[in-house]
Amino acid sequence: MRIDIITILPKLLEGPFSDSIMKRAQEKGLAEIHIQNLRDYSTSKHKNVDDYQYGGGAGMVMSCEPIANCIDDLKQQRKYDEIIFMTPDGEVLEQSISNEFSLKENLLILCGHYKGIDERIREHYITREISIGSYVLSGGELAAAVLTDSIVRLLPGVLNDETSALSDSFQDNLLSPPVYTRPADFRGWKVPDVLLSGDFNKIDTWRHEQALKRTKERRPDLLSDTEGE
Ligand code: 6GU
Repeated sequence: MRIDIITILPKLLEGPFSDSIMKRAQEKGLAEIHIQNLRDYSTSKHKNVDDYQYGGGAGMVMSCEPIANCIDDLKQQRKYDEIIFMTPDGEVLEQSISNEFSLKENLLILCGHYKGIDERIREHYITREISIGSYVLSGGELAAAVLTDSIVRLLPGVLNDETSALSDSFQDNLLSPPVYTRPADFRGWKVPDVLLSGDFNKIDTWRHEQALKRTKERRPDLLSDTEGE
């Protein structure tokens, strides 16, 4: 899979993909992440990418031309399955959306800034608008990094233990159960006996019960009517 991210702050996106799982996914050739600097597509003398808004009001708006030039250029090189705009007024990201995107070949992500982008770009280029939650960030970059991470870790071969993405919180609308590692007794704080029992049926049952309990307590909104009872 290939993901292109268009931004006016490319430095903000250097960090998130240069370590750990995201780094390994790229080294293994499972994911290609390309940061595109929007300013490279500005034709103005000072490389402007924004302008005052029609009708007046505070805040600059990202102009059509650099964005259109950038997307046109990229679209000539490959076919994008989705052109995603990161914006607080988008559809709120959840696991099912990341699952869906993880099946695509080429994704293009546009990071917004200032007051937003010219509405005509949203009308004519954007196929999905995604928010990562009900709060406002200074720009779409961190949100794009969150979205990209949530997608790339799902690609086959990225995680060592292929079952581990499937047992994530949210994959079955349940939070994950508690986990423990050695020692079995730390300062008198004991690991639950069942986990030391070697009885894998009992362990599975316990984990499911714990996941259900945790979900009821913390995220009852995730539970369907039947499971929530
Ligand atoms: Cl996608 N962008 C910005 N600027 N703020 C956000 C967001 C996105 N999602 C939640 N807050």
